[in-house]
Amino acid sequence: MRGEKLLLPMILMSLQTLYGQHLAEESCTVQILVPGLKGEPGEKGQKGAPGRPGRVGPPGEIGQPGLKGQKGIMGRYGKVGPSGMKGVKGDMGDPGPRGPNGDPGVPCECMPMRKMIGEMDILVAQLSSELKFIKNALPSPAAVAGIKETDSKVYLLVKEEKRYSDAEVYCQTRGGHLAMPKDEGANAAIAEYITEAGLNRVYIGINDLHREGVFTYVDLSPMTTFSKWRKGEPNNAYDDEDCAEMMATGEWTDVACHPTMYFVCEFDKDSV
Ligand SMILES: [Ca+2]
Ligand SMILES: [Ca+2]
Repeated sequence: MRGEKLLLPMILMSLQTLYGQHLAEESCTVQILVPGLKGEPGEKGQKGAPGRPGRVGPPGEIGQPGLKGQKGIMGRYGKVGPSGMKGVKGDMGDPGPRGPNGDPGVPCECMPMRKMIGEMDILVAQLSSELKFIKNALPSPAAVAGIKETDSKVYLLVKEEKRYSDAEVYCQTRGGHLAMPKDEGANAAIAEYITEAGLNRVYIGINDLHREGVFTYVDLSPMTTFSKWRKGEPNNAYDDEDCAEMMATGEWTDVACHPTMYFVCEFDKDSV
């Protein structure tokens, strides 16, 4: 069969060649053409190119929910938020453990000083206690301290026997003078002071040392309206009486300056 398929085209080609030569040789001859037999089917052609894409189809129905996915990784830190309100103070915690012992101290020469300071501390505490007692329990500090007061003066009876000039020095070194009574009230206060002390007489700040017979106060201020001379005084007895004493009665007497006796100082309250 395969030999027949190859043979037939070769015959046709030979016929066509003969016919062409015949036409060229016998162009005027009439030929009658008869159709040949139907040929055998040709061989199967090669596969064609892919066709164009079809139209987009309609959307499908909603599918079933998928399975839950795996847990994602941790996200980034968020921004710092605003400061909160101050909280309520908490309870006090338990005491911590005891710390280690400290280093030993350096040797010191100050033990006697420490002892002295310790004794002074005790003394100050005692004095404070006593002063508190005096302030609270007694009517007047002056009564305890052994002084006498008027509105403007503080008087101090000094129970040390001194000559007049030494007595004045004693008072001056403490910021005052021998007492200079310049009115009845001051004179009475000093007299009372002498009486309460159980004394008879004391030096006061009156003298005529600068000019005989002209008595002044010890600060050289003049004696003007007030005086309290005892009757018959001053008499400048033995021509040797240039100083003055006050009796327990409050009266004055001119006396010699060199005998030693107790005396009364006065201080201005403003300067005390
Ligand atoms: Ca005199
Ligand atoms: Ca006299």
